[in-house]
Amino acid sequence: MIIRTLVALALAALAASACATASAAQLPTHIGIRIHYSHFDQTKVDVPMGVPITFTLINDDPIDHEWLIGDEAFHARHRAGTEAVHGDRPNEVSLPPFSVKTTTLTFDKPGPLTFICHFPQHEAYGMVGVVMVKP
Ligand SMILES: [Cu+2]
Repeated sequence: MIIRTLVALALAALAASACATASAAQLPTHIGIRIHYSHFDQTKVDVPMGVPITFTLINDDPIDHEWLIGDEAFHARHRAGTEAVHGDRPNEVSLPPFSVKTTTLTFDKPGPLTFICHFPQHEAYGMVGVVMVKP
């Protein structure tokens, strides 16, 4: 019984260390983010640096939303921006009611980037999330 307990503890320790040393290569490269009642269902996502990451964005709401990802300077521009519709750039996705869109981005710098819906009051309501790019 004691031996069995020790084996279980050893396996648990092994599993814990495997998690702690998980490399960026083990992080997902396909991320699904669903919007429902004007909230993103994921607000903290870890992705690896330097490889293409595909985001599937699902708008379950009967109203328009958008998914804009970038640094603080990028979001400062968009808060003051007048572009009603996005779509030419992979980091700026317009999401009509009940739509699904896919975009692929490769992040070349480690650190956090924020994704926000910049429709009036949506950011204040909580449509904000973070993608953490891991080296
Ligand atoms: Cu929105």
